[in-house]
Amino acid sequence: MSEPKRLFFALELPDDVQQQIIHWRAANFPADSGRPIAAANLHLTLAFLGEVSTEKQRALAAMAGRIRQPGFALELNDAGQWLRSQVVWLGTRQPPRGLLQLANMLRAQAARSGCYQSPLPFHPHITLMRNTAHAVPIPAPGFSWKVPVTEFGLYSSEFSRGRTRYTRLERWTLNDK
Ligand code: 2AM
Repeated sequence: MSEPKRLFFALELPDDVQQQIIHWRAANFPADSGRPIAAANLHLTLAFLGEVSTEKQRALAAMAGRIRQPGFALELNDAGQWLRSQVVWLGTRQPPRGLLQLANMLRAQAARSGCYQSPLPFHPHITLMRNTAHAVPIPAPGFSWKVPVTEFGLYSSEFSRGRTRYTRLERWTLNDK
């Protein structure tokens, strides 16, 4: 039997938005703010599942595949720092209804399947930096990236040789048909 995997459902960003964000980050945060997340690893977690067996993964994927809802537009125009978890994040001042609906559905399905449940309410964010041990000056409002969201995916997270690697295992298109 294969080992359980650390899994999460997430949204990816288009390549050009990833690149724009890392350039903005380099230009707007002090170099010693924390450990920057690589462009390809920037993502927005919809539901964190914890360690999941292959059998449960199949069940969760089947449920995710039955979700029917249209895509939505996400505007990344907010940023902040969580001192306790030592991260600087990028988020949105107006979470679109479609984003909340999708995350709520995936989180409810995960809870019904007995997966790990985050005790924290859903706060949509993209982690930009980790290990931000001190308060970091957050750039003034005015930045904005509009991202059309047309799909979501199931990802595994593996840590080896000092690096975290995310692998997309499956993806689903958002449409209400
Ligand atoms: P973070 O970026 O805020 O740390 C893969 O690790 C993804 O799952 C990351 O987006 C991470 O969020 C999220 N994640 C990891 N552990 C989590 C937990 N205990 N609760 C909620 N999300 C978690």
